[in-house]
Amino acid sequence: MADDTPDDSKLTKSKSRWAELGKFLTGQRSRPEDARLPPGQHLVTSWPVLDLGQTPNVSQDVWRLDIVGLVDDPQTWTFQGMMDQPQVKAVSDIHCVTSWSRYDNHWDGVSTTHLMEAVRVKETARHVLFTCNDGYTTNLTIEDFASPDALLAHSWEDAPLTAEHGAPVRLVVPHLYFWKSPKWLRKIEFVAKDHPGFWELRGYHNRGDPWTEQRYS
Ligand SMILES: Nc1nc2c(c(=O)[nH]1)N[C@H]1C(S)=C(S)[C@@H](COP(=O)(O)O)O[C@H]1N2
Ligand SMILES: [Mo]
Repeated sequence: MADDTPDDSKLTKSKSRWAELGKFLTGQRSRPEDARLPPGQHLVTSWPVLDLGQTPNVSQDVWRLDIVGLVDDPQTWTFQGMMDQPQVKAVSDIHCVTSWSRYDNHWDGVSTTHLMEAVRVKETARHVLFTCNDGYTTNLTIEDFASPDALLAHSWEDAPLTAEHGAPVRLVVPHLYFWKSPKWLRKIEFVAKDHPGFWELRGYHNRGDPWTEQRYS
């Protein structure tokens, strides 16, 4: 594990243990035609906070996003620079591996496909790695990152994201478990070779599809 990963909190230790035990697995394999709730999930109406136990305070003024790696035009976005990009609205459901789901979240932000066009991602790029202000990391394939409903979100329900939910900017990749949606986003790196992140190194599945219960590896 990287030296700069944060110490594991009590919740992180529990979640690592659940990964070993296979907690919340139902063993269901396919998505029933009309199902909106993935197997083993239950609905919540509030929005739980899950992270490594520390909330980095990143104001809009100091926030920077480095977009680097296999791109023709590496860029560093300020918050204003991100707001100057074309804006999209999206509505999606959240599915957390700890078994809660929340329907109909309204997001505002910049689509991942626009970001990829803006920096001109090279053909050799296959994976995307994320680094956050709290030291958290995660990884996606380029196809999952480029999903049409994925975005860099700065607002939820028409208000700026709160600090605990990842302000000023987080990723939202709604078709995967929510650990694949990094908060307090600091760096996006396009690479040829995959590199597991914080939870992927602690027993979570490398992809995290809720519909086939890709909870753990
Ligand atoms: N930077 C960062 N992003 C993160 C995490 C984290 O600890 N740090 N936790 C992940 C996990 S495990 C989940 S379930 C969601 C929780 O997001 P929420 O607190 O907004 O519900 O954020 C994900 N993104
Ligand atoms: Mo999570």
